[in-house]
Amino acid sequence: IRLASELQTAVANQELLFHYQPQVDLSTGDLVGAEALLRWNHGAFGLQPPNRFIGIAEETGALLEIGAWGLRTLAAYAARVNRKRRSPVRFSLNVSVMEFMQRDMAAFAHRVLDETGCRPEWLTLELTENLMIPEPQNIRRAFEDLRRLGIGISIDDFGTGYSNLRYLESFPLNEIKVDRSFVHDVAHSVAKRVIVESVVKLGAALDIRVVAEGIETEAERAIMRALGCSVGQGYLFGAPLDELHFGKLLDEGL
Ligand code: G
Ligand code: G
Ligand code: NA
Ligand code: MN
Repeated sequence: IRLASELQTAVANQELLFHYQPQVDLSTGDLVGAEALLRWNHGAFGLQPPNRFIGIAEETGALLEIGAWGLRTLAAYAARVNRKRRSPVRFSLNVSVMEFMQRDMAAFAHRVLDETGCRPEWLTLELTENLMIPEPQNIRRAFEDLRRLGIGISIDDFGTGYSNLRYLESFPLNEIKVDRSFVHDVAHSVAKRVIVESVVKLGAALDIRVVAEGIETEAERAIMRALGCSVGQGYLFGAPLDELHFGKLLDEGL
């Protein structure tokens, strides 16, 4: 109850922030992107991870304001970072399906790009696959509008969800993130290798980038690369970093 009411004022009180986890080109080792991960710096309880409050935010409706804050903040940051870089970094934002139901995401994103000077190709929206999409028609239309705008769409935790092959068929996607349960111990599991390989093939055939989540070891990196994943994310390359430390990484490289 207390968190729920305090969440209503978290945006206004500037208590929300992002940490950034690096994403690496598995062929070159270059930093190519980062996933923005939300944190709530609660006055009394300290830094809170999203699983503590996203559910509450969805139930109370606070998520709509939080989501708007998130897109504005990330677009402004991407514009600031990429203005002075030769090769741009692509930033991913987690978006909950509820936000797609409650706002015209493409129209809002268009406005945010205008306000911030962020280019559309610098942003990707990640949706977790692990949920039933309540109104697929509306979501598909929003995805199509976003694609026309040039913003990327990514399906997160791919392979764990309800109807993943259907997503590939019916939504315009730019990216699949192979769930880290398939990456973990891939060196010791033939089944995992075969599954990852077939996801990579699907991606190649449909022109969808395949990102490996949760890479923790050199062996996992080597295998995911050999299996054809183009991009990787995980503790091997870096944990989610606050803006100061991520900024150092941008300046100094991995
Ligand atoms: O950083 P952490 O592992 O605690 O993140 C867990 C999950 O929280 C992420 O995988 C993602 O699904 C969700 N999440 C993180 N940041 C955001 C955000 O900005 N908005 C929404 N809706 N969910 C987020
Ligand atoms: O739900 P989503 O996949 O967006 O979650 C991202 C979360 O996964 C982050 O909160 C981050 O802390 C966690 N994570 C990132 N890299 C690794 C990793 O290499 N191993 C494990 N176990 N978790 C990771
Ligand atoms: Na995510
Ligand atoms: Mn994920």
